[in-house]
Amino acid sequence: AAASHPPVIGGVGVEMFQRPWTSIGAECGSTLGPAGFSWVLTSPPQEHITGSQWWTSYQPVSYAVDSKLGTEEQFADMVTACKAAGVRVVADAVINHMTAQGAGTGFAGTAFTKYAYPGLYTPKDFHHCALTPDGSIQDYTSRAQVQTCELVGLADLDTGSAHVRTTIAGYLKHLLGLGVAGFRIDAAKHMAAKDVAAIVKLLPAGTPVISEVIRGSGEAVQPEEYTRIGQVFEFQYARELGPQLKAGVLMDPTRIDEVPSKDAAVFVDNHDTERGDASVTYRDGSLYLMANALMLADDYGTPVIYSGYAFSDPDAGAPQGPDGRVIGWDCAGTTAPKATYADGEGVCTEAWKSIAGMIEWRTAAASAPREPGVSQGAAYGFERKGKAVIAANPGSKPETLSVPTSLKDGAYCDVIADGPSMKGCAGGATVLVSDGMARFELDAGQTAAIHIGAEPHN
Ligand code: LM2
Ligand code: CA
Repeated sequence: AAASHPPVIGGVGVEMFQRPWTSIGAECGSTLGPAGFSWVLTSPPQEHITGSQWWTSYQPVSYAVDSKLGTEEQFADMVTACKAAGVRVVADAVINHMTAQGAGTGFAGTAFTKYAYPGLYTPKDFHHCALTPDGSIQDYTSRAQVQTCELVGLADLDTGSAHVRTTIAGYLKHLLGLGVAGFRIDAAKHMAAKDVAAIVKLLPAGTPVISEVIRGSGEAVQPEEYTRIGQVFEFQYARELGPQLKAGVLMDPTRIDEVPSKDAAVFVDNHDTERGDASVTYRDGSLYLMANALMLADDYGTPVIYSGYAFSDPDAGAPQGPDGRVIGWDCAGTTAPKATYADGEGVCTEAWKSIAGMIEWRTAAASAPREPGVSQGAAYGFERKGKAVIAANPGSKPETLSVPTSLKDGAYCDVIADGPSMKGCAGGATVLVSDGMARFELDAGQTAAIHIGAEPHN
């Protein structure tokens, strides 16, 4: 018998990076639910080392749900508020490792030393690889190094051991008990796929997970090994799309070096790539909006929008109060990208009306196939057959583009300019369809999109 596909979370997600539980709970009702997001990915909720940098979240000290992002009670309240708004919560599960820091007291007061975490792990629960001089990963062509040595010096859990597996699963089950729907598996590449599978098997059947396995050509461990467990984040997607936008030359996707659509979670950027090799980020304004709109228009993978904060220091954490808790921010009312952001200011991608408009567009497109694209100068567009059309101009001068479509004649609302259109074009931006062509007039950097549910106005 054919193996059934592992559970998929589906819909459109949003990573709300370093947002306190109270902020996310509020926005589920004000912003995420109304915009049509299906789920929100939180930053790691467990106790972590102290410090102002954001990445302290990725050095677990214990599995107490008490962190700079909030208490367990606040976490549970967030899940309740999000559920009421139709939004599921996915938690970032940091389970490959504990701290790199040698000793200290964690955010919630747990005293630890590296390899000894009270009530959880003792030195025998770690790999202590002897493959490199300092025990850290050096060679990504070595599977043994990648999976049993230390990632940037982080104490590497022996995920082959029964005690470690049940301890991790206990933590994840605790989060499920608080109402989370599924998990991002942080640093999945650094755990053998069979270890991740064994841990997920200890969870209730049907729990969706998305493994973070950064694709690297020539590396020993590849994302395809993890698709029997759940979806994987497909890093190749943004690597193909972003440079095309920057070059002003959009083309139909090749899907080379990408997992099958049903196995993929895709993104324009995330908290690591916006500090690393992402071609397009919040700093690119209209091109960033364009990249996200094209991703939402695509027929590949589960799209994940990213919402972080502006920074010039890549280590800088989100603004914290004197108690070390992140203060948080509320994006309700922020309707478009800004030209510039102050350090620490929320980017608020999830609140842009263009994003809500494109989620509506995506729902209208449903399973309609993506037709081959057409170009005029730098402008490029395509139809999701009979349902929806998008056009984008990443170039530096205006373009006129006609995209073949089977939508009936009329003037359609542009959901990029005006947001969700089911109730009419608020701003009056329309695109004309006649004689089987949608005719777009696009300024430099402009994206426009129409769909069958946007009532023709003529
Ligand atoms: C991930 N996915 O696999 C996260 O998405 C990524 O953000 C995490 O790294 C990483 N894996 C480990 O969970 C971040 C951050 C690193 C940071 C680590 C640990 O990108 O820069 O490393 O969290 O906090 C930091 C320092 C680094 C130092 C390390 C150990 O930046 O310079 O390395 O701590 O002290 C010696
Ligand atoms: Ca490992």
